[in-house]
Amino acid sequence: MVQSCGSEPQDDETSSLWTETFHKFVDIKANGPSSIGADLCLHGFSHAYGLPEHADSLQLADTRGGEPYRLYNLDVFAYDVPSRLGLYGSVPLLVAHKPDRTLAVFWLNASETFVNLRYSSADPQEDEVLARTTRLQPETDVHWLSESGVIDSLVLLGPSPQEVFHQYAQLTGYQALPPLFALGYHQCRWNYEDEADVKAVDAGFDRHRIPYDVIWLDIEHTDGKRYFTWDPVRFPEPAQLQKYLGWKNRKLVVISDPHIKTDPEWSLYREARDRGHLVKTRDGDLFKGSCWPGESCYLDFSSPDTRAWYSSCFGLEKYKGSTPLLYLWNDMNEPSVFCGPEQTMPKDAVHHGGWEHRELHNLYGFYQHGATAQGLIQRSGGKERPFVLSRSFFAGSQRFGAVWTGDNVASWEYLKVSIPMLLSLNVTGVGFCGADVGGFFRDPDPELLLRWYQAAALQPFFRNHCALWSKRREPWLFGDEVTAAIRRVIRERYCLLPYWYTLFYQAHTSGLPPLRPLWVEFPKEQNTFTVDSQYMIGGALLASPVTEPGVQEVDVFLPGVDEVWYDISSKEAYEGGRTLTLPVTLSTVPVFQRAGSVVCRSTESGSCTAQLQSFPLSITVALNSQGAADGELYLDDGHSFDYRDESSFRLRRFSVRAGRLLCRPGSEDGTFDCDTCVESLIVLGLKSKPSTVTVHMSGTKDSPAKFQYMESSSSLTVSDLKLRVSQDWDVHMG
Ligand code: NBV
Repeated sequence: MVQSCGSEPQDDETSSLWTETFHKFVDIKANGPSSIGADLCLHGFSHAYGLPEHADSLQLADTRGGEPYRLYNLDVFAYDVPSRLGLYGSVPLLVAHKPDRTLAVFWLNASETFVNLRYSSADPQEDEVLARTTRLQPETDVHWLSESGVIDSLVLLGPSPQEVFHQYAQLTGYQALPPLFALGYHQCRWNYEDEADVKAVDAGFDRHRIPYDVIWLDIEHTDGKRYFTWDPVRFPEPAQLQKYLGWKNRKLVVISDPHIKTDPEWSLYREARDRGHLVKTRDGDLFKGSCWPGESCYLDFSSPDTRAWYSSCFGLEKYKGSTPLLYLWNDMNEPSVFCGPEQTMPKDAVHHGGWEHRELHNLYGFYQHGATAQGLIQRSGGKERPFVLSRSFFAGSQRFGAVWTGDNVASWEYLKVSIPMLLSLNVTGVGFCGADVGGFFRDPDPELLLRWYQAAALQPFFRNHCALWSKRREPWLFGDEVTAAIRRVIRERYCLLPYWYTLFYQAHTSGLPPLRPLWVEFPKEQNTFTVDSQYMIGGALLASPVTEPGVQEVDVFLPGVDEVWYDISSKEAYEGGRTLTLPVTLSTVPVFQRAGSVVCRSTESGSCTAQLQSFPLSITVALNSQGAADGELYLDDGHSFDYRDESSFRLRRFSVRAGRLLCRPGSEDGTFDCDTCVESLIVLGLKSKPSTVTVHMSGTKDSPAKFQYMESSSSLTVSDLKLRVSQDWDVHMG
């Protein structure tokens, strides 16, 4: 049987245990049937989450009478919503939660996998039986089925959500600490035409005073879709272009897909072929599929040698036209094979060591992502943190960088589903994720685009991207009102970056996700368990993006009967444990700060993150009913591994007790030399006006500070401070 793409089955074999026919594709199962499965019963649980990637609700659905959750990495353009079909990435981790315990089941298997779920509570009749037989204990049955491999499964016992995240990170790795620029705003499209276009878009951001850090180039930047090359007409001076952006402290990202044009004239193809870095057919020939360049071979990233070679291709000497300001984007790495079964690689293709593709399909993109990140680390001699975005992923991909939710569509339902999709990734360790702002396919109207910006500015990876056929979508193309509103949200994102960066440090060191479903922060409150239109950013901020068109008011659920929440725009306080109806305009973004927390912001947004580090900070303290609040701030150089190798970082803790704000070292503190200062302090929930506000720093005389108290909002603003965050100090509100 011929295994390459486009071949018709040559005999009329029907499916059997050793051969399977799907449309024109014949899968020869050389090792025979090899499926494995296991059933688990989770006693006492009626809520399960995780198992990305699916365009579906956060709480996993009962699959009786419907599709199982399929984990099989596929390139699905404009995927259906809602759907449990396989998308670009897979994390076989199911997280179950009940008020007194969170646990997780990790099913370490990279072959095609199906998961069926059955909640006893979804069936009232069954519940009745349960009530009689098990004293009202609900249960969740989980059935795992994989096409091949071995059963290698772990149950992580928690018992808290935080402990489960930590246990899982110990198994599969912690979120990589991104360089600070990667948390800024990214501007992409398929494609920016040429160098002049890139410079014009870059200038547009300055002209419209909108901060941004990175501009992206899609497949058209290459010479005939040969990755690691540049189109000689459109991009004749790529290194100059990167330097030009670099003068403004901005970066360039280019795409690099895993298919390699079968072009014997091209040295990279010849090297890959001659050194045995390409996937083979079961007959030992090169596997040839088709993708953007036409006939292509596929790198065999499962081989450590291939990964090492691929990493070396990012060396500055080897990758002509690249500079240290160039970062990477891995697309089509499910892998996408246009003429393959379900547009992917045939399962009987053969990898390094004789392994069939079926055994490791879901790991293909993971390996490319890792090798690319390693390449960027190596090109800097191990000094600089990489940034790589990948479309495909597996358990552990968080160690390599960011992922995004692929080819979504410019419609309200895709904006809505992006929230549960990103939350599902976050509860399964993949914290650095985002969805294309505005939707990849089709064109958003100005209202949808603006609402999408507002939501995405409050999510980890923040990138505007669209298809070749979509209209231009730079933020200033939709009228002054929309430009101003987009400018505001991007600037607010930049001002909040000290907080985001601290959350990423926490994800990097403790496994806590930056984006959290409400139940993670309110584990005992049943009414948070199904909320997936709102989320927590860390432990302090609750976001409830508007995802409906034409609304004048929105309902915001504020959890916690004993909680108080402060609207960050109006500073108004609201009691928790209720649903608030909030009037909204086009520019309203409902965000609330939880009482008892401290959030650090930059006082200015600047034009990119590099500037951010020179701006002073403003600290917002939201007091709880005991007049207490706590928070952290993490700082380092924003780009190197010195925080890890030389302890060159600062972790500071802010705590308020009895009218005194203390700035002290955090649980660990390093030696990063920084003169970042706190310039102002906003205290929310201060019941009465203090008679004085005094700054105390050891070795200096106490000094009075300028302040203003607003009775109507019980808020205090202390201004004109100059308190270095790296020093210990107290502010006494007496
Ligand atoms: O490289 C072109 C696109 C890219 O812009 C998009 O983000 C990817 O998800 N790519 C898919 C291939 C073409 C999709 C139709």
